[in-house]
Amino acid sequence: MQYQYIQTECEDNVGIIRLNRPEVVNALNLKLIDELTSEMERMDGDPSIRAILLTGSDKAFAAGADINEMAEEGAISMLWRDQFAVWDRISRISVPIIAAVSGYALGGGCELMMNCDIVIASETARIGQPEINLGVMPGAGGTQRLTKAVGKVKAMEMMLTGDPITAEEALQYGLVNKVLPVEVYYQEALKLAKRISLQAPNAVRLIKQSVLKAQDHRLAEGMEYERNCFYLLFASEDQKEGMKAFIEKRKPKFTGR
Ligand code: DAK
Repeated sequence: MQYQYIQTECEDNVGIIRLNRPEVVNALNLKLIDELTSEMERMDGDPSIRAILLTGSDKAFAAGADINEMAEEGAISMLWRDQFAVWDRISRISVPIIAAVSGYALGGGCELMMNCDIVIASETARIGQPEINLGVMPGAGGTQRLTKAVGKVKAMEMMLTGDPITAEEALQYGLVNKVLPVEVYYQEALKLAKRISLQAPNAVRLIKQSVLKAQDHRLAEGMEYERNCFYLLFASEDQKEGMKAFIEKRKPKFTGR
């Protein structure tokens, strides 16, 4: 598939998507978001793809939604443009999404990053929600996801000042998993995605879904969901293979069945 604003490739069982609008530090216009979402859904439906790696350039993951596209909009046109629906589609992707983030991850870029499941950042990453500087506020989950990730007082500081935090601070607040030199962050993220892609695919998807439930549901509901997913995995061949391999002291070979 030929896209204008993203580049895609596949390495082993990992689908790789690179945001590619360098002239505007990967600002997310509607076409880019549509391409990104469509490609993620395509990859999610391809059984040979078992993890998605999402990245930008070393200079920028994404500098937020495209300000030129929004500047003249009114409330009603923004409502009917219904960007929310597109963003919601990203949160329904069932394979894990690993983000390799360098440079700016601002506004919608930060929200996109927080929609990913694991984040490997470069030391140059600058992460924030600067919408306040434009006279608006986060609109794709920033006030909710950032607050859950970093806690109320840090989220307030970030969103009310608009100041980004460094990669090291993001690590300290649990917003990213790891911080690495810019020369190696992408390769490390790819290595991690490949490692996850070798795990039993049904277990991977159900773990992702169950962890996401923990963010939105009360403990008892989440526990019940987890238990049902656990039982369901005993219908898979991979469960038999995984446990048999352990007993036979060999590496398992997972097939996704
Ligand atoms: N949109 C459009 N163009 C952008 C842009 C953006 N977000 N960010 C940068 N650019 C453009 C610049 O205008 C400049 O264009 P030219 O002047 O060359 O034509 C070019 O990219 C390079 O930018 P700079 O010259 O500024 O480069 P620097 O390295 O000096 O600075 C920067 C990089 C990222 C720090 C700076 O460009 C910057 O502060 N950019 C704006 C960041 C920002 O405010 N982001 C938040 C945008 S609002 C929603 C979902 C999501 C959202 C809203 C609703 N719904 C579901 C309803 C999200 C909103 C946002 O993200």
